[in-house]
Amino acid sequence: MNTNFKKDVDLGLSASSKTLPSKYFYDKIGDALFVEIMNMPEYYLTKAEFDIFKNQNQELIKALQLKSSTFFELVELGAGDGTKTKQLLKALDNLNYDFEYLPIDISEHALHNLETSVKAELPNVTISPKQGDYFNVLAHLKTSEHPLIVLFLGSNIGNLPDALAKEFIQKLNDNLKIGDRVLLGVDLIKSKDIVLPAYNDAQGITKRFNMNLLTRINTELGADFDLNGFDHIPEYTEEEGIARSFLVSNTDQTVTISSLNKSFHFTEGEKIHTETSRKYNDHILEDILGQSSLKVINRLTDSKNLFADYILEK
Ligand code: AVI
Repeated sequence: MNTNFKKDVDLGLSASSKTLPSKYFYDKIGDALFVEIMNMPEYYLTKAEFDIFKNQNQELIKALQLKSSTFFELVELGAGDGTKTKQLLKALDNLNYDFEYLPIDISEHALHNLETSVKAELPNVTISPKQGDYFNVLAHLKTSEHPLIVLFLGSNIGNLPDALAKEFIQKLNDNLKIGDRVLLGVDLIKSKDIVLPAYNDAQGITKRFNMNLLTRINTELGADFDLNGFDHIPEYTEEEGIARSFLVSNTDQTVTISSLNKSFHFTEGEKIHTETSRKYNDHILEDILGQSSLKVINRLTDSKNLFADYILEK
């Protein structure tokens, strides 16, 4: 992990347009800040998808075309705390569906907490957490004769640039059987006055989340980034539908990273691109699904039409 981090930081800061991968936001501090983000008034994404899971779970079950007589495996990629999913599990349990819930996550800790809470709140639901890389676990599950329903929620796909999102979909497709389904949650393209505050909140939580990358480089790679020397600046246009976060140097400065034995110069106004959050519509999703054999069979949106859960079938 640390060697990959070191390599990625070196590569990203040596590029002519500097960049750092957003996956490194998520250490212990970053995880806690992301929980705060999900609770902030400006961050509509989590609330909107929760609205679908809480208030339209019967429609969701119908849209997934589940049969109460056929056992299925409900797999979740990157389950987190499962707040949304528990609404669906509860509805399935009430209707006596025969299924097993298989959350997959890289974090043993997150899976343990989720298992404890599902067992306490929904004692009838069978949960079998799988720790590891999504595709390694899915490749293993592909051998199961039972239908799979794969949840990938929260617009997590939006953090992948389009080329990587296409690769992700292709890999997902390769690990599914004919008839398996995917529930894909995506943030919808909308105006700047709604999207930008979600990435630039009044309390400065997102700024801390973004800056945490520099803190990690300081503590884990022995760098001397002065956090006051950088501003958090998100950008978004509705035409393109992509929110991008940047750390922008507010002065001419040189930063030394001792574990790399290297210094990096930043001119005043120079940007480090730290995150992409793509927003979707039907047309963009079709493009991302591309040559895969996944087809959209249904689509649900929240009451304010901010967020969509697409149902795809192989
Ligand atoms: C996890 N992901 C979908 C979030 C997003 O909206 O792109 C991460 C995030 N970054 C800043 N705020 C939230």
